[in-house]
Amino acid sequence: MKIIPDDKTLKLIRMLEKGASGQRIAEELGISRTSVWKMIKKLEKMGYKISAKRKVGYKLVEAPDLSPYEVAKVCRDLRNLIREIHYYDVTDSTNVRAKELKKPGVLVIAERQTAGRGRFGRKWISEPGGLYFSLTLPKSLRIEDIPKLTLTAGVAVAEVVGGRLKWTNDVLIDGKKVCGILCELAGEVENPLIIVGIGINVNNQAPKEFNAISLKDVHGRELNRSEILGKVLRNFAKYYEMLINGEWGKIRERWKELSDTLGRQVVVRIAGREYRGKAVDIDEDGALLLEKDGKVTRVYSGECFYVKN
Ligand code: BT5
Repeated sequence: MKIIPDDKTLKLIRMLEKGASGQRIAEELGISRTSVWKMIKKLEKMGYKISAKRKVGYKLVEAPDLSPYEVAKVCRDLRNLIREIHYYDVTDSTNVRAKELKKPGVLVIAERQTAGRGRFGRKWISEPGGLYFSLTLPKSLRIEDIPKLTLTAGVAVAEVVGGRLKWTNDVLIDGKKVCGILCELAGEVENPLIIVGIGINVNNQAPKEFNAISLKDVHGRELNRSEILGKVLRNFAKYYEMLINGEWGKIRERWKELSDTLGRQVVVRIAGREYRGKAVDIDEDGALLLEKDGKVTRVYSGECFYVKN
């Protein structure tokens, strides 16, 4: 697996986990002892705590909850899904970066985004402490399957964070948004590159101006983001495989079990139009079925609002 920036450091971290002398590290990595020292200083700047003792050598005491190397560790067994990792301390939007890369099987992740994107040109507030990442999918799906993919990603995240799903793409905890998902297309129409962008409020302060929540509010403590990322990616890999293998029906059932929307009176707004009714089901295309006066309407996308009874 290719890690950008570099993967020599990953090797170093593995040695530090067990403990090793500067001399041994230098030999193993084929670099000078001064270079080893410099690499260790760089890791310390990233939040790694490393002890240095005479005779014993260097040993890793504590790792930060997120770094390119911690991400690489949790992606180790996901080679079918991810072949390359691009890590940024800060970028405009991981979805934009992923689009530019123009290749499948890439994970782009950032500690912070300056122009995180939502749907319909909206913003995703991306302060440090959250999880912001985009995946380019290794196998292409048909364009018609994109709505299903959004719902599939929602199921994968909701199971991991213990949330419920608001059609189409919100993961809620206690009725507040903890995660947003933005699937986008790039490349040619016949062979599109699909990008799945996921933002999760983890240790960041949930933006006060929205009905939002962070996992740290839910758990009353900060959580390890790499661990959450690993769980989400592994769960997504499972459901994505199911989607590719034509098992959308099973995913759809799971979505319904986790749904926060079904059974509610809703308004869906899309392109200046408005659809009202009771949300009764999602169909085989991932569209929401609204029932009003015995008539059922299918809504394929849009923003869903709950109507208070
Ligand atoms: C979404 O759009 O919910 C999709 C968000 C996807 C973000 C990820 S982060 C990694 C990747 N890179 C990107 O640039 N984007 C993806 P939408 O359904 O349009 O919801 C946007 C709305 O959610 C905003 O208008 C706010 O009301 C609300 N919002 C913005 N930031 C939020 C946050 N941090 N937590 C909760 N709600 C937020």
